Amino acid sequence: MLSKDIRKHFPILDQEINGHPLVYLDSAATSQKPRQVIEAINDYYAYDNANVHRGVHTLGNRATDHYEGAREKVRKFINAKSTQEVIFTRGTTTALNMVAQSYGRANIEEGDEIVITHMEHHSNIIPWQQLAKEKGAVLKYVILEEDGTLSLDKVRQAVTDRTKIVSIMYVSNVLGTMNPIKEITEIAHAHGAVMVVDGAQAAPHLKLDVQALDCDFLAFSGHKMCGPTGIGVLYGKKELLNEMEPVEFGGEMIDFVGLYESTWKELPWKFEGGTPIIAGAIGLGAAIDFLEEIGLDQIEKHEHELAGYAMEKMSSMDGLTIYGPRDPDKRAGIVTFNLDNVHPHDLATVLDMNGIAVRAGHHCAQPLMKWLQCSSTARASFYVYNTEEDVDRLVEGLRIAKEYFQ
Ligand code: 7TS
Repeated sequence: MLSKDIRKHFPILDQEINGHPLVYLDSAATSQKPRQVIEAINDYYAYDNANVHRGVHTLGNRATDHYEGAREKVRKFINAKSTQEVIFTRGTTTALNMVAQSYGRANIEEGDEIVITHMEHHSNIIPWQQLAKEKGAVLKYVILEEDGTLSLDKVRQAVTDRTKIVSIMYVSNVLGTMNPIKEITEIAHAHGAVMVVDGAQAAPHLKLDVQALDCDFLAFSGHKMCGPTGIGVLYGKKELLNEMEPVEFGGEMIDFVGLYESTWKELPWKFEGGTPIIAGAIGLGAAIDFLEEIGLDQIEKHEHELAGYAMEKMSSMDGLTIYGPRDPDKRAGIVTFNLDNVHPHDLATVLDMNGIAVRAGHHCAQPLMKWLQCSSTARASFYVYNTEEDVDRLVEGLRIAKEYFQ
């Protein structure tokens, strides 16, 4: 387990909710922010605020250095070859849409296949649905194993020589399942398809290495990894990004503008039209520093241990169904569950009355809910600041809820 001292970095955790000390178990929706991140954003606005890439003045140069410095931090964080491969976006959703609209529109033709899975978040379903409709392409789903994992054999059955894009989440936001992305990438490449990785739930929790994975695109959000909202990343291999058209046109992304023709800046700026998300990128850079100081390996270990502890405590409770793989090593720090005959919204309300924040709903994964044969679930998700005591409080809260509804 990580040291409990980590909690001290998160001012928000030091408060009571409904008369109880806050237990925050909704980090898969958005994580809390450490003081370092809040201060980095504050300092930028207080001392360095200016637009980037245009100024000759000192503040403009400082802002540009901080913004581009954050890009270098992201490059190192995911082990990309070059900062040209790191595009700042608004988040995972925007990044995935960019791939669908730019790479997808240019490369998908009628009858081509796009392969995703039943466990995807809506953000990794709808961009492909729309693309498939527009192009007359076929959207194919890899069926899940009974425990909510993916089998490589089923991936091999789904991916064919007609497949142009495979887009799969690294870590499920509902089941916690960690998918074998490296092996799936090999399968995609063997058929000449590109591999897109939804890394929204992976970037906060495990060491990413895009060169080792060999994926073609990777998307993630800053706000789930201790960074601010409104900033995310699209990683893409340079040779692919170079061939792709921008999605947004206007200021910042241009080289030369004529009356009827224009040309674009080089990578990565051709994909960053308009004044960029400067404070967001700086905040994300500070979040990366924070996570790297703890160590991504340590964070992953901490989450396996907490998930294991939670599953052990929760599986002995009557009437509680836990979804996803039983083996804690196969899942990140996410435990999704339902209590018999209690609607998850009611359950979450009673937990909140006891100071415990969990999410209830379909978790933006309606096809997965259908596969699980339920309309919604409750979900506890853990991060660096959670402790075994938080799990104990959750279990106690579930007992109280059970009594309350009986
Ligand atoms: N992909 C996955 C796997 C996610 O978990 C999420 C957000 C997204 C994409 C979209 O990220 P965004 O930053 O662009 O919104 N997931 C959740 C969740 O599980 N609860 O709230 C948001």
